[in-house]
Amino acid sequence: MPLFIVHHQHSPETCPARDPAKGAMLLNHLSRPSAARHGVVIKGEAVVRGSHSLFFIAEAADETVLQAFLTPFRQAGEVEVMAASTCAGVVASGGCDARPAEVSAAFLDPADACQDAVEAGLLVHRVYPLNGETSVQDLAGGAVVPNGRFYLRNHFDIPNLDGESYRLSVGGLVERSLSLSMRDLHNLHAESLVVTLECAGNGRSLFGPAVPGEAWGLGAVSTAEWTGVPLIEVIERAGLRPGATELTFRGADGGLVEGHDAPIRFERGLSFDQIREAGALLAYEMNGEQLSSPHGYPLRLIVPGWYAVASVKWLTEIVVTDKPCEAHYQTEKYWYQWVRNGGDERAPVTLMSVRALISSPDQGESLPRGETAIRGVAWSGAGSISRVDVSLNDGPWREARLVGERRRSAWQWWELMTRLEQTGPLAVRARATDMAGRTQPERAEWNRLGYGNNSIHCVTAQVI
Ligand SMILES: Nc1nc2c(c(=O)[nH]1)N[C@H]1C(S)=C(S)[C@@H](COP(=O)(O)O)O[C@H]1N2
Ligand SMILES: [Mo]
Repeated sequence: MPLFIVHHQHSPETCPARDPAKGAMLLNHLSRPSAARHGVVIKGEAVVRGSHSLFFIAEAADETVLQAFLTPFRQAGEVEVMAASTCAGVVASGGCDARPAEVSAAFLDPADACQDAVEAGLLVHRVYPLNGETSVQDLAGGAVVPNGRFYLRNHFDIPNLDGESYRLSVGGLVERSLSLSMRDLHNLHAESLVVTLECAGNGRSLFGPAVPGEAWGLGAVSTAEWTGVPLIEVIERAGLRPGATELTFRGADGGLVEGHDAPIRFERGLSFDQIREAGALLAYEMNGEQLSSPHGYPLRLIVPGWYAVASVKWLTEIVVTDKPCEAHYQTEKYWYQWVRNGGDERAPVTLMSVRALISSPDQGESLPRGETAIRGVAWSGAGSISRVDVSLNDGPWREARLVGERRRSAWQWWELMTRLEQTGPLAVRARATDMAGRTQPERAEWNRLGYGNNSIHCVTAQVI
């Protein structure tokens, strides 16, 4: 709904607040329930002390509705109504002078989506496309990250799909092409999996020299319980034709990208073996709630263990082929490009690297002397975590206790209790090792597009 700022002013002689009956009448009129009856939502009001001047921020379908509501204020003095925008709206439209962009019903309003992300506590990197990360302190705590605080990574506008008319099409080298409604999918056998998603660019801003791409800190990672249909069941229903080995997953989103003249769709591919091994899920619920539009409503792919680019949101088509997918985000992006021995070496971004993050203490936090808990999360795409070691002030590595359930594709919390005897700076480092025996490097190898930065996390606190 459009936003307005209202300014009401009256003369000191006729100040309605001095007359108990008039004051009460205006208070009641301005109350939230009374405003709602007039079709107005009041966001907050304040009187400027000593100036007989009242401001409030309100939403209404249009100015006429708001003006009708303001009648008692016009009788008491003057009223000025100014059209306004949220800060998110101004940034989304490109500045204070720009008119708000026309929003098509096929997409979420970027300003609204951004406002929701900011209110939920995400650290927004960009409004278009909407990208925001979770704060590292928010990672540990509950078994999963609350939906509003789950990081967001988009490449294009966020589709606003209609679940009623939505169909998932499965075609290509199959025995039977399928067109499945959400009702069809809900009628299939459902499974729930707790899965950590991490953006391959998580930690990119910590690479030096700087690399292009979204400058993520360390919070482009979150965990949720995803519910939906095992992908393999849908593929088996369609039936593979001889030679069929690969699947392409197409999202409803798309747009122009560098190096292409025509708009592209967001597409990724996996082999049949990869989806079977990973236990991929067609998810329609996130933490027990219907998937939200920013996270892929009504249906997304979840590929446990893989960097999250594989987990295609707003999934509308699955195409079965005999050749690997050659889409932009498969072949032109999401490749490690290391510079080794004077030449480039390339490898595709696949499973998540092993990594631990310290959620407590926070960078720069003051800790009292005495008993303290060092805490965090750790995960790996290659298997569950076997150990996490912590080093204080470059001292020896000490094994932390793993807390909670051990799951194949979800992060593991860890904790180390220690006594802090000395005041002064405290450098905390944490290093995870997975069941496959992989551990973290001191510094991850620099690569041109800044993927997979699993350098050992270090925070410095202050013991007081
Ligand atoms: N259709 C579509 N799927 C997508 C993306 C996208 O832009 N479009 N981004 C991918 C990337 S790079 C990441 S990190 C995850 C982010 O998922 P989230 O926004 O639910 O956290 O979605 C993946 N799936
Ligand atoms: Mo990502």
